[in-house]
Amino acid sequence: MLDKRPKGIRADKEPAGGWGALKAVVRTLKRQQIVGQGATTLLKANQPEGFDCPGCAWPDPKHTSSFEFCENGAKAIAWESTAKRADPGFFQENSVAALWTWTDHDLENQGRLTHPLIYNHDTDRYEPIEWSEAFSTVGAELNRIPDPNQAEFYTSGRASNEAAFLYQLFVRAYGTNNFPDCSNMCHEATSVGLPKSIGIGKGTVTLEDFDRCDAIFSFGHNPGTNHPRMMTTLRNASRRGVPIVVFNPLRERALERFAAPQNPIEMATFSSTPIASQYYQIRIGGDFSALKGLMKRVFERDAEDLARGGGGVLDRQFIAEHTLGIDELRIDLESTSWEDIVRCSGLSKEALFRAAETYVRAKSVILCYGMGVTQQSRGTLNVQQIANLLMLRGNIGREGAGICPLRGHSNVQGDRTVGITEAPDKTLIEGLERAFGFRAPTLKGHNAIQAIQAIISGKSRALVCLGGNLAVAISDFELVADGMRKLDLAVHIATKLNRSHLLTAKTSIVLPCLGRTDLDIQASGPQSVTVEDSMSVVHASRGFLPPPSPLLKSEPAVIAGIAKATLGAKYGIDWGGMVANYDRIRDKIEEVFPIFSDFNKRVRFKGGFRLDIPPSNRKWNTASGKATFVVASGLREDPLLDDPGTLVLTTLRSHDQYNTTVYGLDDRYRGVFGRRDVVFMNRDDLAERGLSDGDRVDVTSINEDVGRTRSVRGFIAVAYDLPRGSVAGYYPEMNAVIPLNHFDRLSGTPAFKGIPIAVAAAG
Ligand SMILES: Nc1nc2c(c(=O)[nH]1)N[C@H]1C(S)=C(S)[C@@H](COP(=O)(O)OP(=O)(O)OC[C@H]3O[C@@H](n4cnc5c(=O)[nH]c(N)nc54)[C@H](O)[C@@H]3O)O[C@H]1N2
Ligand SMILES: Nc1nc2c(c(=O)[nH]1)N[C@H]1C(S)=C(S)[C@@H](COP(=O)(O)OP(=O)(O)OC[C@H]3O[C@@H](n4cnc5c(=O)[nH]c(N)nc54)[C@H](O)[C@@H]3O)O[C@H]1N2
Ligand SMILES: [Mo]
Repeated sequence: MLDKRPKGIRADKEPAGGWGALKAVVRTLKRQQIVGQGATTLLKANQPEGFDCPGCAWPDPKHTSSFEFCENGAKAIAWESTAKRADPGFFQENSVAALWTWTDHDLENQGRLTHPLIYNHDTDRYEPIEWSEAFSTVGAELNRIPDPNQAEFYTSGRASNEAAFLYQLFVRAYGTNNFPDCSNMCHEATSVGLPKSIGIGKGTVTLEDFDRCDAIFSFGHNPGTNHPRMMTTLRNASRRGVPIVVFNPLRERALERFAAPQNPIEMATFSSTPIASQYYQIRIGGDFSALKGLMKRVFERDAEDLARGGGGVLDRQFIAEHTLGIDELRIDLESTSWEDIVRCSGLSKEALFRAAETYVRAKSVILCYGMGVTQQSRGTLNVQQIANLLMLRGNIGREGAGICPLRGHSNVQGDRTVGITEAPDKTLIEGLERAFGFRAPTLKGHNAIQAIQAIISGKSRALVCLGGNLAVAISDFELVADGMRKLDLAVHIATKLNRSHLLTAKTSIVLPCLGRTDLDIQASGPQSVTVEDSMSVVHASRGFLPPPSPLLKSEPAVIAGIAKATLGAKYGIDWGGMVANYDRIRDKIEEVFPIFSDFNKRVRFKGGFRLDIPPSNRKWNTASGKATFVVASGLREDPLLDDPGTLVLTTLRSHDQYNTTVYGLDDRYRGVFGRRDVVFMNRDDLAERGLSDGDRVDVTSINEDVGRTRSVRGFIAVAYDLPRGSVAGYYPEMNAVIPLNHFDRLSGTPAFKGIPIAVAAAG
């Protein structure tokens, strides 16, 4: 069988981590030509005086550990601190039309941007421009737009709290709440779902809780690749004998076995630690039904226990004192049949019973989840079922227990905390008025999907992006690209060139900025910024590398430059003063948001400080003041998604990428090398279509809107251990087949992990 497989597809049995990870780090450093300097850079990641690793938002043990890095953190750091440069000579040589034909990998691999650039339509080239002229051009163009609500201001989650705060201040002073942001494509289901359940859209656990839990449930996340420092935590839990119960359609290597690169014994003996004690290969999109199945079983077990004279397995005291809605939940579950649960989840009744048994036997349970849960048309409902399941046994607001959404970008959570939101609440509006003396707009703005819809329809005329690669990250690439090319103004504040920058508008400007690892010196001296991790710990980050070009400005400085050029003296905001010393930005953050009291003092503590998370102390900022079992009746069946005959596509990150940034073409743990044009499918699903492993196939979305076909062609089918009906491919290559209107109606999160498709032999 194996020798028939196409080039680059092979079985690979190494555990996650281990020597494979160390070898990969060395290779990455070499490729980015930073061998000597790179090594010292890595040593400063996540150190008290160092920078926050831009890799992920998993917390560090008090940010004080002696050496806490990982393979993919090393890749992120090496990618940023590369010796390669995309300078004016490069842009002189390559027209935008020529660059369009490059791969996403090659575009970014050209290296760091060095000069502010403006697009010249006559030469089809980006050409250098002075900062002052760039700012005045952006200001003039923004002021030309008749209504501020016709401009979109995107944020990607790497921006620091200081940058994000200044950005939202500028945009609100300009006059809109149009804040599409990467979080809208990521954990928006958490941000929308959890406030109704527990009063805040954030996780409730701390890193210490993992030392005290009695079971860990994991739904739809792949920590070996995306939160590798979490592997240390999972490994320690496993070694302590804590059951780890995984729900994932794919058997992800790191969730099976992990060798810690920092552990001399595992390294020397080539041994590893098993991670999952139970592994359930759920059908794509089956989580809603599986969670309901688990809860149904908890109620059944409770009744059985009571009948035997026991006290039941529900946490009755917690439920009575702290919650509302338990009866509605019980009634709904009683009327939901096991038969339907089994059919829609793709898991047997026995499997769900076994997982539920582990759940009820553990005193304290943490439930972790990622994109497999949120990027679904039922994403918000999924998140609320997770909260329900935990609340049944009082697993929130107690030591060793809680809900743990795995955030994406390293500061995506912080950006939301300091005001990047299309729906500002009273705290924000009143806080801004207190601190800056003006009334910010209250009209709800656009999220990512709405912003794109406004751009496609021609209603919005300008797009400003604080980082990211919006056109490639969102669904329906072709439609989005057409829309963006018709804009009057496109501004990108970025570290590296990407495809979104090539979608040129009437006026297109690229403004190069410092990254996390770069030394940032302002009038008052070297500056630190702050970020918030997945567990709401805010801490400082300070870069130390000499910037890739003397012309680069920090993100706060770029934003202040645009703000001054656009707003002049409007509202008397002291843009220059804040940029001269970031302590002044932090003072203003504190003035707007009382939870940041003593910000400048507390951020100087070793390891930073944790923001108040009320449900961690069983305080519920919901409408009723109680935690709430949010009931979504039935199984919310979708005729396409839940039909066992339909193929459903999920889109994944490979081990060699950071979102749209493709570091390399390997996906070691999944056995894919040197290519990304693959479609993972169950062997029987292939056979049913007359296909076999290695065949070239076309993938087409089953359309909801007549007249458009969305396909990728000539991809390689890989027979893979996946449930029937479940298909996987890589993000962002597969975004071309995802319809824009395929999203969770409650949160606007695109359903990147549940797209009905057809697969056929390549035509
Ligand atoms: N190295 C690296 N680190 C990253 C990133 C990166 O791209 N590279 N991205 C960052 C960002 S922005 C984010 S949001 C996070 C993302 O981190 P993850 O949430 O881990 O992201 P994904 O790779 O999208 O995959 C999620 C997992 O969900 C599973 N899955 C797919 N469909 C379903 C389903 O229907 N149900 C269930 N239960 N599981 C499913 C997949 O098999 C996969 O294991 O990582 C962050 N960290
Ligand atoms: N099909 C599918 N689509 C998805 C997903 C999926 O799982 N499947 N995941 C979604 C998720 S979870 C997310 S978060 C989004 C990500 O969407 P984005 O955040 O928009 O995308 P990134 O690829 O992270 O952005 C990379 C670019 O950011 C810029 N950059 C890097 N570092 C910095 C910096 O320090 N400052 C500035 N200003 N710019 C910087 C560089 O120019 C780089 O090219 O994609 C979403 N799209
Ligand atoms: Mo994300």
